[in-house]
Amino acid sequence: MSAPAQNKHDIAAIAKLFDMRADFVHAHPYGSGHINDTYCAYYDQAGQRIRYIHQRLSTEAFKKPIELMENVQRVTEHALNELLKSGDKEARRRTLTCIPSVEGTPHAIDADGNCWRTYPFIERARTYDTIESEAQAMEAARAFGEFQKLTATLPGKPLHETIPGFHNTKQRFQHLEDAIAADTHGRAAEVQKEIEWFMARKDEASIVVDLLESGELPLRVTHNDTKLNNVMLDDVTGEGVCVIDLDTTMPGSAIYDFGDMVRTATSPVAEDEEDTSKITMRMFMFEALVKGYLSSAKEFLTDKEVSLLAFSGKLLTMECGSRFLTDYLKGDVYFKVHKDRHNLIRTRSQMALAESIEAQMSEMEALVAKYR
Ligand code: ADP
Ligand code: GN1
Ligand code: MG
Repeated sequence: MSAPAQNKHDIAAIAKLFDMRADFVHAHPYGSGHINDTYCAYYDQAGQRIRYIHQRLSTEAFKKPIELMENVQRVTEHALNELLKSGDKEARRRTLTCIPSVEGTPHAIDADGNCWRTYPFIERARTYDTIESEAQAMEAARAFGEFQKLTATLPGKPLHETIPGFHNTKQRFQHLEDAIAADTHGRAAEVQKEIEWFMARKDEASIVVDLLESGELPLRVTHNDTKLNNVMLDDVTGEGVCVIDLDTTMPGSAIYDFGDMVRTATSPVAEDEEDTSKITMRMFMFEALVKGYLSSAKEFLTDKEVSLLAFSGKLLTMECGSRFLTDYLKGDVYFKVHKDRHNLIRTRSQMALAESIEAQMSEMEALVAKYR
């Protein structure tokens, strides 16, 4: 993964806020996440070089970062306990763990009021922005399914809702309509075709929200951001070793988790591909996801959930596209952008992928039925 430019923050100063028990050497921006500021930091510990991840939480995305970190702490502690109980020798590589601040909290606040956290770097594994093989799709899906199994046994009170209405697609479409009406950056006129595309699909945006409301779909503890680059695959075995980016782990639907895997793991090109002719939902990748996910999730999924797995890909792709378009209309305030019209490019790629899913929906449904 190429390291993006310069440090926006003084990471040596951030290092002092955490109980590192090692000497800070240097750090650089890391990864291709759209939300947080992520740094890979090198430390010297008794002559050994070790790496940590320091992350500044996005204030635009997360209004209550301390509650969020309480969730992360609870989920990661539970994961570690379960892994240790099962006798897993690699337990500490299979879950994120929070390095405490010097005050003993899972977060630290810097002089500018930013909220930071620190994780050990998961070594000998990496994330992928685009998929390279069916085996990867299967492993990613299996790992996210295992993660859902694990969070199902989380003791105690419900997790905080870190972003209210995160996957409320009905509300997401409303936010798009609000952004069109406000048109704060005078961009609506140039995206009329895109707006019409989303408005033509407005009814479908409500399907899962309504089923959750009526109780026909169960509310679970889900990851809610299961894009491919939020799971680390082992460099040697290819195994899905560690699910990361737990900021949105909270009550949700299995449909959202599976749908975002379809969105990010079935297309041969990245989410911001400009040549939409390259974007297609590849059935063999979908099949690998279904196999991988059902291998870990079949035992707890209801028939209704399974029946919506094919549709989930379309739903999450539409939802994400609507969010990119909303952000474009609002002047790119939420997702990090790296080029002109980046959010518009992303919107168009999601539209192309959703169309490809639409065209193959009955075949996808038949495939899911085969593995049921
Ligand atoms: P964002 O919310 O911005 O997507 P992530 O938590 O997903 O932030 O982190 C961004 C990227 O940093 C990930 O895609 C991954 O490549 C890398 N990363 C995050 N945490 C770790 C970790 N503990 N070990 C190794 N790499 C990590
Ligand atoms: C963001 O954080 P990251 O980059 O893994 C976003 C997801 C979107 C995704 C689109 C908290 O994911 O919801 O689907 O970008 N995360 C948040 O690529 O908004
Ligand atoms: Mg991420």
